[in-house]
Amino acid sequence: SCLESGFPGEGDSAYTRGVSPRAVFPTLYPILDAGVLSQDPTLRRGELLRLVRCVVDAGVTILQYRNKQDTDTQVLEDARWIRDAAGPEPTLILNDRVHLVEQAAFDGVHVGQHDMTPAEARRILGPDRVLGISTHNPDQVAAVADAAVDYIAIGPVFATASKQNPDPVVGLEGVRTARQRTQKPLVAIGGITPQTALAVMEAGADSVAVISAIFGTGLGAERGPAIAPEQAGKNAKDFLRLFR
Ligand code: 3NM
Repeated sequence: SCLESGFPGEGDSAYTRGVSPRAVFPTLYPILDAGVLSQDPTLRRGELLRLVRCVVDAGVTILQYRNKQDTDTQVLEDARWIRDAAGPEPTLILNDRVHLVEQAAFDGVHVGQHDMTPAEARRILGPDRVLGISTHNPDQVAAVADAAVDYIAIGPVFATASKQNPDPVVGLEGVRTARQRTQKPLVAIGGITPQTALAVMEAGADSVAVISAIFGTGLGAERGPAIAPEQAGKNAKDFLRLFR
C-alpha cells in the first residue's frame, strides 16, 4: 500500500500489528479531562453522557479519559459511563490507570514517562489492548521507538494551560525531529487548535491530541463544563474537516 511506511515491532498490540501502522491511527484524538466535569454525581453522569455522545456523533473514533485527581472508584464509574455513552465502536483510552482498563471495558491505556515502563504496562494489559506513551522531546521518542507501544505522543508542541508543570514546548521542529526517530503512529499534543493542526500534521504527526480546543478548560467545582456538549461536537468537526 502507498500508505505503508514501516512495520510495528513484535510487542505491538493487535491494534496495529500486521497492518500499516500509520494508516490506521485516527487523525483526531480528543482527550476528555475530568477537570471539566462537575463533582455532583448526577450532573457528572449527564455531562459525560452528552460530551461523549456529541464528539462521537461528530465522527471521533478515539477518545482518552484523563483523570489525575480522583479515586480509582470514581475513575472506574466515570469510565463505565463513558463506555456506555460511546457505544462499542470508539477506541477508548484511559490515562495512567492500567489496572482499571479491563474493568472499565476500555480499549487501552496511555502512560506517561514516569508512570510505568512500556514493557510493564504491556505485561499487565495483555497483547490485544492499545498502549500509548507520552514523550517530551525527540530523545525520549527514540528511547521508545521500538518499545511495545502502539503510538507515541510528543508534546507540548505549543504552550498549554491544560497540564500542570508542562515540559518545555517542542514546537513544530520537535515534531519534525520526532518523526525522524520512529515509524510508529506519532501523536502531537499541547496547545493545538484548528488554526495550527495542519502545520502539526505537515511536520510529521499522524494525529493531534486535543483537550481545550475541543472541551474547553474546566471551571471546576459545581459549575460544570465551560463548553456546551454541542459546541464540543462542533469543535471536533472543525478539526476533522481539516483532515478530509
Ligand atoms: N500532555 P491542550 S500537553 C495532557 O506535553 C497533556 O505531554 C501534554 O491540552 C504533554 O490541548 C497536555 O488543552 C495538555 O493544550 C493538552
